[in-house]
Amino acid sequence: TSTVFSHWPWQQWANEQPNATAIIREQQPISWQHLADEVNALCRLFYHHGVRSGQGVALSGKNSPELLLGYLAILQLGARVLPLNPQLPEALQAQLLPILNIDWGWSIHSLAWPDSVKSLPSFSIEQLSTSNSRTQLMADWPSVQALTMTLTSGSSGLPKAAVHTPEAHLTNAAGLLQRMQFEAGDSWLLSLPLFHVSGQGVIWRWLQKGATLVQRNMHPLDRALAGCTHASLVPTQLWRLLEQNADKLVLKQVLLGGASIPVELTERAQQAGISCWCGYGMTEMASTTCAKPADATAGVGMPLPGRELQLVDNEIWLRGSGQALGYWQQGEVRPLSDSQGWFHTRDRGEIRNGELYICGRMDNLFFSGGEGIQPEDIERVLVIHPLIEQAFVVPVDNVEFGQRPVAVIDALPGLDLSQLSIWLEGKITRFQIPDEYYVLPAELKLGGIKVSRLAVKEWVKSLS
Ligand code: 4YB
Repeated sequence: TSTVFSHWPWQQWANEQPNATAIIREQQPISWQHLADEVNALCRLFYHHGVRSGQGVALSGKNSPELLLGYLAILQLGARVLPLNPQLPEALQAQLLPILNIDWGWSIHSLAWPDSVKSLPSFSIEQLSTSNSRTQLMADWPSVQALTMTLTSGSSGLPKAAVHTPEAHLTNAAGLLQRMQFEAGDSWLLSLPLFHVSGQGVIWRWLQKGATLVQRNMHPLDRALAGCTHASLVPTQLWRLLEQNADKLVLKQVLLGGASIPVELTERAQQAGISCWCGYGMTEMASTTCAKPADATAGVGMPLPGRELQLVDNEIWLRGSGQALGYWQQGEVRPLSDSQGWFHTRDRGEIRNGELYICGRMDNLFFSGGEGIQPEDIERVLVIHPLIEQAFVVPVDNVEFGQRPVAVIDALPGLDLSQLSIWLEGKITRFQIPDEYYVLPAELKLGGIKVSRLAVKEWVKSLS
């Protein structure tokens, strides 16, 4: 059953279980009381600089104890928080922040914010004075305001900011945790960035249960995971973990998502003693919508409690708990669902034997000599190859066929690209076999948690 909150969750846990461990920073346990004191201290600092309820605050950076405190403090002040990928190009940032009505910017490093954005001072946890904790700056709870802004990675144009209430995040978390066991005493590694919905998903599950969050340097991953019972990983992270000698792990559950999850991966994890859950989620739904314990099929189960699913002409439509209020644009919240509340995902899906299968993005479909090619159909086969970690199939223009597929491969050492077409024969139809294979350049792996398909496409184009 889900917790009913009558305060901001971290304040409520500080009242109910002040000495329980809220966070483990590297190896150091932090109690709920101490965490609440830190958040209060940071609220005072931000308030002192001028941050007020209703304003927008961007937090740029990789995960850190300070970044998480910033996220909680901004919410507690009733301001909108926009976690930003520190790799976001400055020009894009300058374009976006005014549209998103961002008043303040904070980052660990001094960052050049656009003129319209005032910079908040960097601080370190040690500097926060947690003694004067009686004065509490706190917006009303429950908060029905749109307080979190999470950028989507659209395939074209400017990213959009999905806005959620804290309640929406908590009900998304509650639905998953009705299925997946995660209790007080368990610890979830903050293994994905806060600027992505998957990182925020970890935060709200932790808050929902009053369990323990683990914040550590993520390299190497097996060290970061030591002692953790739960983690959220994208498939590539789990592949890499399995290549390390992950024997000291006490992991009970790994929630996978963000991309197609090969059965080969979850089976190898199972052999290493790691139980996986296969999830399907997205920014607009505040992370996971469907999930199941990994089994022999490549589906993602059915909607979790509180969510509904419908297939319309093979497109996945979703609604229910976790859904964003809309996209923020110039002070307004533009609805993202139809008049019945359905969000049209642009993902193609099928229901077979009572579970949902994700076929791919509708926008990725292209045509070659009149035949439709869904790149994900080819990618799913390529990643079965033991030396392939990730694969992206993109179209290139072709005089004879209109477009032809080429594959860009993130491979382990030793892969012979020239043998891949032969390896693919019989596994996919002839017209799906890529014309060319390239190695994924390292710079395309730097961005967020996912490689941008658009960037791959542009890189391939730049080769010709
Ligand atoms: C998929 C997919 C799948 C998403 N098969 N395509 O907490 C979690 O749920 C979680 C745990 C571990 C890793 C990631 C997550 C996420 O939240 C992922 C959410 C996400 O990726 N959001 S997104 O807005 O960046 O992209 C959404 C899109 O990603 C979907 O519309 C799908 O196209 C794709 N996707 N899960 C195949 N299991």
